[in-house]
Parts: sequence; C-alpha cells; structure tokens
Amino acid sequence: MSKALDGVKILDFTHVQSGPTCTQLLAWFGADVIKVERAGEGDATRGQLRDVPDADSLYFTMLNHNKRSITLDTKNPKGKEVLETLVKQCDVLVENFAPGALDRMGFTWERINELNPRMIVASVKGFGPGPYEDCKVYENVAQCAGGSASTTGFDDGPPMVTGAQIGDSGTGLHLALGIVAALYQRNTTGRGQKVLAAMQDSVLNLCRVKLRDQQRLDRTGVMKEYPQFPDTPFTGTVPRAGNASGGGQPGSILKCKGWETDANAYIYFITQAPVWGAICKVIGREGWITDKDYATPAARLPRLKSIFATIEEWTMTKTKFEAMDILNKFDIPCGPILSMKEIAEEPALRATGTVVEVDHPTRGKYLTVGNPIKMSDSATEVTRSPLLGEHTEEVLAQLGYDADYIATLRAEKVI
Ligand code: CAO
Repeated sequence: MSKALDGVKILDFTHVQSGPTCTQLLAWFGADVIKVERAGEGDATRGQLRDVPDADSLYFTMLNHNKRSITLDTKNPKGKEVLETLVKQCDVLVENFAPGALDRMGFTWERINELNPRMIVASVKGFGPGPYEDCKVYENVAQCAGGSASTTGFDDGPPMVTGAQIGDSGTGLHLALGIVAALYQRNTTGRGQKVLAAMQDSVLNLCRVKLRDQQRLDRTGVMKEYPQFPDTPFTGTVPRAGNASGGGQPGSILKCKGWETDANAYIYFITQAPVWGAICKVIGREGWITDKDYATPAARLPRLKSIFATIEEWTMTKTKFEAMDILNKFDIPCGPILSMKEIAEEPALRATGTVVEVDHPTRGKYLTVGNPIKMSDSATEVTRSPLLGEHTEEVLAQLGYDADYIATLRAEKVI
C-alpha cells in the first residue's frame, strides 16, 4: 500500500519532544525522515529517564519511530557541506533548537532558500515574536504561559500543569499540520516557506474555551456552570474549574465502588439535558423529572454540587465499568477514569494499533502509542526507533558520497 507522504524527504533536526512528535507523525504518513544528531551523544533524550542500562530510553524510542538516524557535526566545515547537500535534496527541514541556533550554525532562512528555494523550514519555538522570543522553553513553561496552568486545578489550590503534553506534543501536532499545508501550497507556488509553531500559541489554541470564558466573565460577571457558582464570588479572571465539564453540559468526576483503595475508581458523569429523565430514573430520583427546582438546566445550575453528590451516592454502589454498562444503555455520556496500566492492557486499543508493541535490539519489547490518526489508504506500520547513527553510511551514500570520503569523515569525527 502506498503512503500519503511517500516521496517526501524530511531533514529532521529535532530533539527532545515537540519536534520529534511532529516528524514521527510525518514518518508514519510515509515521509523519509532523516534525523541528524550529534556524534557520540545524539538527542539528549536517548540517555534521559533510562529504565534499561545503556539502551535508548523509552522517552527517545517512543518519539522517534520510523526514522533513520545519521550523526553529523554541523559546526565542522565538512559537516556543514554534508548538511548543505541534505538541504538541497530534502523537501522540509524541521527544527526545534533554541532561538537563533540554526542561524549561528550558518543556516539562516536566506541561506537555506538560496540552496533550495523549494525547501520548507519548519520550527518549534517557545514563543512567537515579542518579549520572550529568545527564551528556551520546556513543556510546563508553555502550559503556564499559554493559559493552561491558570485554568487547571482546584479553586483553593495553586495553578496546575496537566499530564497531557500539550506544550510539546501539542505543538508538534500543530507544526505537522503547517508542514503538510505548506507542501500542498508548494504544489501551486513552487516555493518553500517558513512555518512556525510557538508553544505558547499552540497551548492557547488548545485552551481557547478559557479565552471564551474570560470574555463571558468580562461581560456578565458570572459563569453559572463553574463550581464557584453560586457560593463564591468571581474575580476578574477565569478561575480554576476543578473537574467541571467546561462545556454547555455540566459534568463531574464521581467516586465509584472501590474508591477507598483504588485511586482510579472514578467515573466522569455528564448530566446532558436530553437524558436528564433517564438519569433521574437510573439513580432513583424520578421526582426530579417534574420538580421545578430540577426539571430544567437553568434550575439545576445553582444546585449542581448537591445534584452530583446525589448521583455519586448511586455511582459509589457500582464499579466504574458496571456504571458504564448501565449508563450507556440510556445514552448517558460518561467515561471511566482509566489508569495507564488499564490502557496498556486494553485489547481494543491494541487491535486498532493505537497501542503497539515494538521490538528493539538493545532494550527488547516495549509498548508505544501508535498513530492516533487512521487513514483508509495510508496505513501506519510502527517500526522501531533508529540507533544513534545507524543509517549514516546508507544516507551519505544515497546523497552521492563515496565510501572513501565517508571513511574520511568518520576518521575526522565529522560523522
Ligand atoms: N552538530 C553540532 N552542533 C549541534 C548539532 C549537531 N548535529 N545539533 C545541535 N547542535 C548545537 C546547536 O547548534 C546549539 O549550539 P549553539 O547554542 O552554540 O548555537 C546547541 O547544539 C544546543 O542547542 P539548543 O540550545 O537548542 O539545546 P539546549 O539543550 O540547550 O536547549 C531546548 C533545549 C529544548 C530548551 C531548546 O532547544 C529550545 O528552547 N527549543 C525550542 C523550544 C522547544 O522545542 N522546546 C521543547 C523542548 S521539549 O520538546
């Protein structure tokens, strides 16, 4: 079967998480991704959070599938020359170095454009142009600066970061879309272009409902679906909403049977208006269907805390899976709180390729998250991440370098 991005060559100058997320996706869609790393050390994540001595870490392997790896000292003149050849022969350069690093290496946009006017240069940076544009940025900095931390957590606690890597992986996803769009536009213009995804911007894009709420609050002074209502006065900024749904249908996390000993014996329960009658019947509160204090969504808003406490009395009599079975029969939207252990063992996720087992020569078998985007005419086969420099000779030969010159580069530690 062919792949959506067959024939697209990516010069992958990325490291850590944000950039590698982007290039891994492109590789899954069929692009030839050549990861350029420093000889000896490579991507810093190869050695971070190791669980198997001397083997590439899961941090690295789970973000670099389906790629080829070459080592190259791009600050050495001969290394620069090889990089120039790569620039001439690839379609896209993806990088997430600290601001200015590519320029300092001698590869400014102007220089790259001169070498290959069709090349797309795609970058992740922490911030876009402005006061922080020169800053180095990691995941949680972006979560804080993009509005996520101030709106996550509980009202009586500090701002909170989320486990979902919306700053790194979220930005990588945004960048991948920008690259595919630029490739599409190149079909008509014949030109490459710069593509920038700033981590602050990407987090904010994912937090846009909170900017929505800020403006609602500015206008009305109150947000009735927030847990602060009606007991706590709102200040001028969007507060942390705990586990409230964030949408037009109130929701909350409720305890299920076993919560005393199982940290994840909980269910997310949404009191969607069209199934309110079904909810009342399931929990044995038929009277609420006609009671004017409960019959309409507006009447329920000031009583959400006590309503969810009553529903919780029912969910606590069921395991989260028993509750799911009962509620789903009535189309009541709900979701079990799944632990990573439960997700790793879920057969349906294995069957769809969302959770995949991969074999690796030095670390053995491990689980990874496969391509979450399924395409009917471009299937993804997840292959293991490359060892450091595993494809250096192969790629240099494909670029046109002969074996003697490659041996010289190796002797001089350029590769
Ligand atoms: N050969 C020679 N030099 C190389 C090289 C190679 N193959 N690959 C990289 N280098 C050099 C760079 O040119 C740079 O050198 P200078 O500082 O002298 O210009 C140097 O390695 C280090 O690059 P860096 O500053 O990007 O790396 P860092 O570890 O200090 O910072 C990070 C890491 C992530 C904070 C920074 O890269 C960054 O802010 N990136 C943008 C935002 C981002 O992606 N953050 C997400 C990180 S998690 O996904």
